[in-house]
Amino acid sequence: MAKVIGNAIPNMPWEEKPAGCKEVLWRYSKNPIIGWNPGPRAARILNSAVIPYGDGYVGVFRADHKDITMHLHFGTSPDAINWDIEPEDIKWVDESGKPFQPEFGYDPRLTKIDDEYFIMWCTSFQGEPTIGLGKTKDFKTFVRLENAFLPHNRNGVLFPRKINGNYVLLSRPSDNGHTPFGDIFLSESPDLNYWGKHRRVMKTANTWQSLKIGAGPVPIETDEGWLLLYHGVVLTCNGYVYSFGSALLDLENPSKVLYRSNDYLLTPQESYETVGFVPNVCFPCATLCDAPSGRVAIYYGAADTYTGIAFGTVDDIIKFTKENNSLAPGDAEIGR
Ligand code: BMA
Repeated sequence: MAKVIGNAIPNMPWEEKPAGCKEVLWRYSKNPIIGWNPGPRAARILNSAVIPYGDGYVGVFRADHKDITMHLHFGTSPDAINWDIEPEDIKWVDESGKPFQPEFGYDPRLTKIDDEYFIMWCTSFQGEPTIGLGKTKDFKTFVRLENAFLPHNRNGVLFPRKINGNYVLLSRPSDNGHTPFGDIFLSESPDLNYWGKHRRVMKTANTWQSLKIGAGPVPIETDEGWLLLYHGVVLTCNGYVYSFGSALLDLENPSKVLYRSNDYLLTPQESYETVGFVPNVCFPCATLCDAPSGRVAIYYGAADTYTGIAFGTVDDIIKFTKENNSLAPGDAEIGR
């Protein structure tokens, strides 16, 4: 059994696999956990990040307002299912304490490193999308750090520890629209200010992930490698379809892909995934993982409208990633 490096989360949301289910993942029976018009300004809450905090959970949520602008809202929950989400968006300050509010924000991820929580999201760099990086210790003061990257970039995901002395971030260089391309890249930084040693981790592949791919939740550390869930997009006659699959990255050199699933793990299938503001989207941004049992709850945005949860175990996902491996020998060395 793969050993997960991390903490126990004994009270995380969980349902046993339904009898007869042959898939690696199964959906929460009460999905979606957040539906239409969840707040006075929020029309839809989707593509959001959650993390254990204190006796319960906190989250940074993507809330699309009723004027269709995208914002980040903070929320709390005793059980990571029923959320109390603030009606107004998170107010940021810069490192000197001055207000520093982006025009928009979406698709957040949350990483804990030591006693700090880092937020990565798609922010506005003078109106253009790129990776935003911020931090908080108490989820009351949110400090926006330097712009990590030039526009245009999205899907920034920070690893939960330094690797070989550096912070490590995955990202997906893009354009300023509904980008019709995109691979996953890795960058390193000694201080979260200066980023370099850029490497390409994975290219698109000729299947459900043929148009673009992007890192999903913060990778889960195991003794077999970093387990990465990532979304992949195919262009169909009816537009983009967002599914997600898995890859295992080398522990000390995570730009090296050890295994990569050929099939998706989850694709839009239920009505809350296939019908909504943007149909046919399953977009994971967070997991809760109980290290001793390897249980995983995956939080994903559905149809750019809802928030859903899918369950699985690290062991089964790794087994699937290896047995369903699409890498040919040599593919793992894309590098620079
Ligand atoms: C991507 C991102 C996601 C969104 C998806 C489908 O480009 O913006 O936030 O879920 O498109 O609309």
